Amino acid sequence: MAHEYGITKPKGYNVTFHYNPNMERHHFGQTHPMKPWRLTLTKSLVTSYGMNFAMDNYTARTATYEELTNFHTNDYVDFLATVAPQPTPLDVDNMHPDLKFNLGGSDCPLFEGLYDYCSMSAGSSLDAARKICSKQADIAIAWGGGLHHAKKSEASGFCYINDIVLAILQLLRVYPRVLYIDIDVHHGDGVEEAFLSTDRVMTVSFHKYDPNTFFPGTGALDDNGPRSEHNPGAHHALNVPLNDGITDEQYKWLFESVISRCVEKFRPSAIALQCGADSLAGDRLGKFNLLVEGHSSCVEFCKKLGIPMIMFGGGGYTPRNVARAWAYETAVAINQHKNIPTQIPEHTPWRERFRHETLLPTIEQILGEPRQNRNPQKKLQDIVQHITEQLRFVSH
Ligand code: ZLV
Ligand code: CA
Ligand code: ZN
Repeated sequence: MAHEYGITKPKGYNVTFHYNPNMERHHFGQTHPMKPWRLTLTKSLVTSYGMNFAMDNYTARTATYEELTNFHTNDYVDFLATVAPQPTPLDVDNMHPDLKFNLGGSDCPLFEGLYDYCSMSAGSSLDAARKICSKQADIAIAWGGGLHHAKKSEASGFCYINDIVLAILQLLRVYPRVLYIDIDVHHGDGVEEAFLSTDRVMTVSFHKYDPNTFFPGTGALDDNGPRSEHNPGAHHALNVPLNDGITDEQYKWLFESVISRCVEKFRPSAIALQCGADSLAGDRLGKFNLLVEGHSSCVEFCKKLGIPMIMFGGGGYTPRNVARAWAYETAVAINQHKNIPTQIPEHTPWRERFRHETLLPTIEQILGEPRQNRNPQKKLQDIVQHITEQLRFVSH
């Protein structure tokens, strides 16, 4: 069946879309920036453009206890499964008495249905990974995943279960080398840490870096993992630290310069791309000047490499911007981004939420005035040079 924009399934190229409508029922708390409802808004745009006709759509299942403990410890997962939710509304007097496993603070609150929420996020990413492993998908999309801060035995930065690590572990059963790329405005510390001692995963995170004021404070240019002779993973953790205000043009140049060099040296057999949308202009937490065009150019570049790929969600705290970016990036995956109208379809649910009624608003429409760009070109050139030097130690 074809949609009004003529979107149909292409032959010989498969995109799978993994979504669980129950994720949006979960709430971190009224004032918490993470709003699972952004996933519904994204799905609504994807569907109103008819993109679902060009993909295999799956209702993601929940991950099992055994799957979660493939990376996380049993005592951590047991605690997540049994801990009682905090009373709502959350306030400082109502904090959970003990911050066991970093749970119950204001970043990682204990809300109703937390374990189900985590299992759904992980389930969608694992389903995506399995479709890539079985070669049933060239690109698999899991916008409910991308929770890159979670550690083996600790919650961190709105993340409880590291669905990306679980998905990469799945890919490693079939693919010899996985390149992990992270364009969330925060450092992908949890994924980096999980694979520091292997040369089968290279991690590359682009992020705002300010060790004193910006979470999580790690990911300096010269943080490339333990550099002992006996560590095969040495030089396989790469970081691109940025300042506020970076533009589309700079980001695209930097992304393509860095990733083309990584691909040349590391020769990945699969790619895991975390598409955190808090790197967009107008985000509640991030302060870059990126438009959907710049953000999605990273997805376009990766797709053109022709390597099997999972696309994960991640951060993104202005829901209308998140939905626009992830819908447009879904269009990139099915190669329809040049064909769809930028005017948001009349029948889109919650259409009034998308100010200016366009999928591709300008920086003026989003911010009025762009943020001051604190990234001189010289700094970006130094980054590319440092990364090129790190990659001298890598060959496959
Ligand atoms: O987008 O939080 O700065 C992937 C992701 O990368 C902190 N957390 C930590 C360190 C001390 N705390 C502050 C505690 C704040 C708790 C509540 C907020 C509430 C309102 C507005 C902003 C925040 C907030 N929290 C902003 N930044 C933080 C970070 C965590 C960022 C996680 C990013 C997650 C999903
Ligand atoms: Ca990042
Ligand atoms: Zn983030």
